[in-house]
Amino acid sequence: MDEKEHSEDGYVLLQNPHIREMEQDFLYHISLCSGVQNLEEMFSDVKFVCMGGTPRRMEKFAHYVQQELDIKLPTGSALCDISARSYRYSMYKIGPVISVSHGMGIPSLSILLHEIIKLMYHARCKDVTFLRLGTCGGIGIPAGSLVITEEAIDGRMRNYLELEILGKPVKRPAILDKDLAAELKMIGDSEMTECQTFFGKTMCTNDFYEGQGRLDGAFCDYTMTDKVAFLKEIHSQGVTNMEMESLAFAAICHHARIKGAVICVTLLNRLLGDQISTPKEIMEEWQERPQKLAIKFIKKRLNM
Ligand code: R2B
Ligand code: URA
Repeated sequence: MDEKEHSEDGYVLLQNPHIREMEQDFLYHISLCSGVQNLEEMFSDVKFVCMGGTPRRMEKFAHYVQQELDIKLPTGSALCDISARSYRYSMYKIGPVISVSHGMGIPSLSILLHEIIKLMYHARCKDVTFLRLGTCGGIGIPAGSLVITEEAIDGRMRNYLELEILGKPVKRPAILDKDLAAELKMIGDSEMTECQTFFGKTMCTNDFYEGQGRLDGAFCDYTMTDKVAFLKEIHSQGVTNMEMESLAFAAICHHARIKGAVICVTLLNRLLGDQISTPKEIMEEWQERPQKLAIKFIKKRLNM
């Protein structure tokens, strides 16, 4: 195999020289192994990696992709969870699309992305796009809206991910692909008639409760006035939503030179409350919205 580091030619680049020297690479958390399985044969046609928090949502997305792309499975077979044996993440492959769960928060997403990027490298995948299809809390926009992240920031409005590596802080810029975000926004505006699609800054926090200024966690050492002042302040600075993975998603995709986008649906307007109390059926419908937009995008890219 040609050992050149790829990127201009569209192959997923691997920036770790140690991996190339290993005979086998156990992708432990997704239950795959290079050298044991022929990952190139299994995955080389992948063009879209779509990820979202829960196994169930990503299983539903896999079925949705199969139906929309009209992908026929061999008679008698069903879509199967490739990573079932890991008991960590669920992953499905449907033609050129991978649908995979990433769990909650940056650490869980980060582990998955390391292994998915290595999978793309081992499989010699070319021109892949990564999408996070998630949920979030909206700030000053109606519940059920779509938000395409323009810029991911941390809880202090900083647009980089800070890691501790060998005991030292390392900063990785959290940059998302502008053209990809604009393309998704255009599809949202023109084809998602059931809701509005916004563009904005996404605040990525390390906690759902105090980290997002909620008043309904197990602890709360600030007042309602403090909370509202904070949300209004960040809203005035262009923050449209809050969730828990976008910063690492953006930083890791950028570091790997992979084009990535974050599409989230707002489950509530945080200026109006903290509890997520919308009926289950409505919530289910809302959670399909990022998936619907993703399918429209994928079909466009595949000229369907
Ligand atoms: C959105 O929803 C989850 C918390 O409920 C978290 O994973 C996120 O980013
Ligand atoms: N996910 C979050 O992280 N926050 C919300 O408010 C809703 C979903």
